[in-house]
Amino acid sequence: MKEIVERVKAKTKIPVYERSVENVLSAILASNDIWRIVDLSEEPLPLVVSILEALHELGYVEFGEGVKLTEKGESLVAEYGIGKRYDYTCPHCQGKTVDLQAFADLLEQFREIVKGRPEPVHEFDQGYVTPETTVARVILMHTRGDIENKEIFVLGDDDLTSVALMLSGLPKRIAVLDIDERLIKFIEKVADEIGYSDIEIFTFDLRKPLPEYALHKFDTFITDPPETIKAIRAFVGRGIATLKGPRCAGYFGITRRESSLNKWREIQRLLINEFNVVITDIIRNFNEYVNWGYVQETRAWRLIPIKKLPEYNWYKSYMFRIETLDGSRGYEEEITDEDIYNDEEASTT
Ligand code: N4P
Repeated sequence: MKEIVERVKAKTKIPVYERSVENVLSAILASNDIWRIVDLSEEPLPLVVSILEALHELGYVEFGEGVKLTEKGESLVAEYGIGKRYDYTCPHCQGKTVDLQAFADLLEQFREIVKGRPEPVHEFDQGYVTPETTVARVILMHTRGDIENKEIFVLGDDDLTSVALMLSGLPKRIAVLDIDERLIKFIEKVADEIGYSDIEIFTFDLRKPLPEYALHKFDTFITDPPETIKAIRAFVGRGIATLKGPRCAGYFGITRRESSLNKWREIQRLLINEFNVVITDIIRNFNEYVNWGYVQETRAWRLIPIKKLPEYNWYKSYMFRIETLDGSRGYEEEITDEDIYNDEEASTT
């Protein structure tokens, strides 16, 4: 194990532990599909690749159609007592903790409406969640008392959460921004068609500070940031800045695919120390993303040793819910960095 860890350390700056290697081996025992191994191991994709390369160099795995343990690899897992990774996610709620059945009609309408939605573009790191996920978000937020007669801000909306919110008829008012003109036009068209008027929609780049009319006026926000610290500051920090004061709520997704637990700790520090908010919920793999069309242009594609397109939705994120308390504050400064999308652990841009 020590030898493997040392070899991985020479390949990547992402923190690696014996546990990381154990997670990858355990995932290989469950599947030989490269995307499933990333999914099950819950280690960042570039780290999984470095671990696989080290295992390959030392003769523990073979690369063919998929990833396979060699005889030497079989003895290694036996020696360390590593078993295959199981997935006992609740089949009724798919781990979402809410009952989609309760909003089956809304899901039906949503599916119909989003048929003509804009496809994800690489430039903005887009990649939308399944319709089930978007509707489950509304159910979750409603369950927490964060929608009914509330003023809601959506920061970036390729997931079309604002559309599901409109269909629910629950909010008092919705505001939505996105950097992508196509999404703004699409949401405007939907609002028009269903005759919903309590919505403001505008194009905006979150590197810039929010305009005065967006600050301190909302009860709830939802966003899904790229996973660099800078982007989380821009998306979640500005989300918090839209809130009226204490005991307002915010929702956002954080993944294991592009963030190590060391980065998770930084993110939690940002939330607790800089923004002074409290984390009330973290729901594992709540958000499920539909594979985006530009995968062959991404760093993930360049890195993976077996060039095979994903055959199922391997990319998931955990749903965070935060609440503001006395002394909570958002982020209102400008961000001058051009690239807020990439860091060592990112790979899907
Ligand atoms: C990234 C998804 N590059 C996949 C494609 N990200 C944002 C998409 C917004 N729906 C990040 C997801 C986790 N925060």
